[in-house]
Amino acid sequence: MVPGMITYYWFTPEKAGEYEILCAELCGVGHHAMRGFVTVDDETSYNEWLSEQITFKESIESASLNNIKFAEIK
Ligand SMILES: [Cu+2]
Repeated sequence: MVPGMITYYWFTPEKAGEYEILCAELCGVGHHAMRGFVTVDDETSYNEWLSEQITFKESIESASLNNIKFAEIK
């Protein structure tokens, strides 16, 4: 896990809770700061959280209303 980068983890959640995740190898001087958290919810709590999240379409519409421009990918 490197700050500013997207890192993927795969795991099988078996127990609800909040867990600390750590970088798995001594990768450099910032290694001590490479920490994060993962939350495992039961299905009901997860669906409730999910329903409160903004969709990609809503974020684009919101940006458009606020005159925020996106970089064009070529
Ligand atoms: Cu590291």
